[in-house]
Amino acid sequence: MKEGDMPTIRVRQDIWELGTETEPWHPVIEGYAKAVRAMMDLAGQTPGDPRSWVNQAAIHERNGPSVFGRLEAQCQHGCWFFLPWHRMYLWQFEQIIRSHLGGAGDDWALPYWNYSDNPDHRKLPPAFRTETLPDGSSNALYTEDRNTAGPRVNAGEPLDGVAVSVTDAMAEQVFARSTPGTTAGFGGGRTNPLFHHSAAGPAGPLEITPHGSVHVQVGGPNGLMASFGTAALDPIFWLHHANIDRLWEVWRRAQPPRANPADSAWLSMGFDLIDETGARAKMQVNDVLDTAAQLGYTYAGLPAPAPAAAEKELIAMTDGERPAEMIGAVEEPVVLAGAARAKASVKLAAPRRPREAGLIDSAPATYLHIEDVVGEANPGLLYGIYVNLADGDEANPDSPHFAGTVSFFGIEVASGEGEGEEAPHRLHYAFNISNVVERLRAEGRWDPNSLDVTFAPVRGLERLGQAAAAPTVQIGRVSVYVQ
Ligand SMILES: [Cu+2]
Repeated sequence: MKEGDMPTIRVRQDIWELGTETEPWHPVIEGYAKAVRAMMDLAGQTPGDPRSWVNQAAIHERNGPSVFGRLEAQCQHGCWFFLPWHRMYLWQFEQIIRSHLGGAGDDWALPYWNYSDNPDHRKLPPAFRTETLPDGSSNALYTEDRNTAGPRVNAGEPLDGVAVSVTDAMAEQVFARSTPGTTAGFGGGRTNPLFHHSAAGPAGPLEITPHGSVHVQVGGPNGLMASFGTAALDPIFWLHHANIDRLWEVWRRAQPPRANPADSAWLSMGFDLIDETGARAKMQVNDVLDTAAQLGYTYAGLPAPAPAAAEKELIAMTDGERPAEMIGAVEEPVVLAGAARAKASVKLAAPRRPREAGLIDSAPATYLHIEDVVGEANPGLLYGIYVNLADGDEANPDSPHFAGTVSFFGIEVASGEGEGEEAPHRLHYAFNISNVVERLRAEGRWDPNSLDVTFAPVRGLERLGQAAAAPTVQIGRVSVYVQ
């Protein structure tokens, strides 16, 4: 390739580096606001244009009745296509935004919202909570339809620390686990059949938090971000997902380095999308794995890539791994109702299967499953999960009892009726609680014969506001596995 022929690599930047509390408007952000407004206007002018704001959001999940011939309800969650599908969706959207910006679109790239690394950045970026643009016209990035219960994100209240934690996600060394009883792996578990609109198995830890937790904390009880059908109508959706996409790259470059699956069922899976001309475009997972070379973008501040030679030796899948064994389950449903705590007691049995010689000296891995979750609407608040919390104990995410959060993002879709392959798969969460068990054992608060699981909102009652009377969620089964 001659000099000058190098493709442009656009850099997706941290929105908090572009716009501050006092100076929210950077040309990249103002360009985004203007393009979003143009897409919103298109819905009125030519409602059939697939590039309009509502039709773009419908690709994720429609809000309201189906429109004949429209690409809709394609989003992938609870499975190993969660990351590549959203990458494709964002990339096509980014091209559509650029098409509205004339020459300024040439090097425009979607910014990301990194809420995890700096506590000040847990606030919704200022340009999204400002009602007007610098010229006084109305700002398309602002919507009232956000969390008004708490945190009140449009008032600049920060998201909770547990909602933005990347600890569990980054601890996963394998992209896709398919071992029964364990967690799903960083990117989610393998699906069978391949196309799954709603959850297919346990969501991967990244999809649970920060992904789902941030959706629900920004959306709250009635806002756009808290449900599949309306999430992409909030302009912050795209910056939230740019961050999730960035975290995939950060994960791959972590030490020791981690690999994407090399399985052809993953690589060759294709999805329909809409390109910047409004035409259908098909992309395969294989087309989107090298963001710079294949898609022409990268992220500011990424660690150096892992050495290519090392990557070949990494395990991306866990086919053939020894299944985890269930040692206890509660089969009566646990009902979560607003701010009230709910508790389930699980009787534990000794594992029946002897551990293999090589494993006997190591502590077993313990997994907690929250399965068969149904509810009509998202309660709009996060619940913390606590192991062996006494009734009088405060539910504190910093305590050794804390095992993770559930936000029930997607519950309204996953709880629907249907049959066969099209049947919705109910929400399913899996947590590796090995560290929790170890800490409790050290404190003398572990009983090998039983385990209590407490669900409690992560915000105290006084900070819950109207979410205290949230819609109920029913958890069909709580179970414990060891491996
Ligand atoms: Cu999402």
